[in-house]
Amino acid sequence: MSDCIFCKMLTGDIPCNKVYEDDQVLAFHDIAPKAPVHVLVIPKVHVASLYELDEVSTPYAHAMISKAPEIARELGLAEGFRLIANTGEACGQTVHHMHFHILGKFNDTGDTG
Ligand code: DGP
Repeated sequence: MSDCIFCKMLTGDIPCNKVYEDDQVLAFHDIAPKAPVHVLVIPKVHVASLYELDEVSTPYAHAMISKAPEIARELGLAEGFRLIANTGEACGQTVHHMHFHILGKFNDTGDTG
């Protein structure tokens, strides 16, 4: 999608701090981290949110979930992590290319929220 910032990261038109990539997903550090570790996992197909999943994009969503623990371990989050998908503007979604937030190391800040 031409005006989607995450699609532009997939094409390399916008740089990102990549932590993982395969044929279905890309993971990179969030530009405005909400935890000591905050990474976004996105599918290599444009789909606006979990509500818009279809037969093409659903396998990518499955890949995002199944890869998340591997990515989290690589990030040093063996003790645990949060996986969050804000879905819809009413619940905080600001980028309309489906993504999961991987968040961890809350103990480093004392934040449990
Ligand atoms: P959400 O609010 O759930 O749609 O999350 C969107 C996230 O995307 C938010 O935490 C900030 C992040 N983000 C927005 N623009 C950029 C960018 O240009 N680069 C990176 N790395 N992250 C971005």
